[in-house]
Amino acid sequence: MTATDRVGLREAAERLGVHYMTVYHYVRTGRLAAEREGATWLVERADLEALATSGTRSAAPERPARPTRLAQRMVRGDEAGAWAIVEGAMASGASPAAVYEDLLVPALRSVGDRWAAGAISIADEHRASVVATRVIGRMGPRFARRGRSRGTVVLGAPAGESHALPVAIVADLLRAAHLEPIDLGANAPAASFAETAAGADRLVAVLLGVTAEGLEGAVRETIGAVAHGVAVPVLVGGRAIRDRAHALSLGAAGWTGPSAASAVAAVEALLV
Ligand code: B12
Repeated sequence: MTATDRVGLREAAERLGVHYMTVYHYVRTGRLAAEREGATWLVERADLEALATSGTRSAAPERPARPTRLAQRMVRGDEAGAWAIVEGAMASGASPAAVYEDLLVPALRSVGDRWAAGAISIADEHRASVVATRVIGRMGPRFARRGRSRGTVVLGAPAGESHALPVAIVADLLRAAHLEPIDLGANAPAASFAETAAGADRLVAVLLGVTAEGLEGAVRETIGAVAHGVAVPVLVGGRAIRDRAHALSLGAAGWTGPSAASAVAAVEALLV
């Protein structure tokens, strides 16, 4: 690699059109890979271009960007190292929600892109998932709020859906918004959603998180089972739900929007 393949943070900030401190924050939180030489951080041009052109990725790029620092440690099964990155970000001012949004979600997406591109194996993906699960477990108490909640939300992933992490992330953000989540995790049968919703106190909504393709049947069945017992809105969201029209076509009362934050906002909108 030549010196011109790497640039300092000032040039990186110019290329990205953001403030120097913003780029520094990206580096500290692992969103942008960088190496330290003496007192100087250096960023590879390829990583910079990948960040500059990244939006919401619906498909894996042919040549995935280098993994984030957090993703590297997750794939190595290095829980202590992963936690050190998270703690470092919080020590430099990142909120728990920002840790999810700016660190964990990009790391998980990077793991998925690299698996899809054949750069890492399914075993690596499982290993990374376990570290992510343990990081989320350690983060959980930081989202707790004192006092009476604004209501209960039952959420989970329907039968056939093994992605529990997106649900756990939304559950924590609901908790931070003074709502009480009952998280049924992955692969929850329709009858379990119905039973839990029927027994929930001050239920505001049921949320279904769908990440994998091809689960429309299970989504419809779950919505039907819940509606049989209680009259609360069932909202669906997650990576596999394209838009509001898609959500409504499955029998849902609404779509949660594209992000964990929008999912929380969709529930809050039901409170007013
Ligand atoms: C970890 C992981 C797994 C783990 C799950 C472990 C666990 N305990 O959750 C394991 C290894 C089990 C797994 C299995 C599979 N996976 Co997988 N997995 C992932 C990975 C890397 C991260 C998932 C995750 O947690 N994402 C992080 C969240 C935070 O991102 P997100 O999806 O964008 O979620 C946000 C939104 O959905 C939003 N949201 C908005 N509204 C709402 C509403 C609700 C209620 C919720 C919950 C969320 C939500 O909030 C979330 C948080 O911001 C993704 C890559 C990726 N891009 O996500 C692949 C990925 C989702 N997996 C994929 C695939 C193909 C599979 C498998 C079929 C094969 C495989 N790779 O092993 C199987 C089986 C899937 C099944 N039937 O359920 C594909 C899906 C592609 C597709 N079109 O279906 C992905 C995208 C990888 C890829 N790039 O191809 N996987």
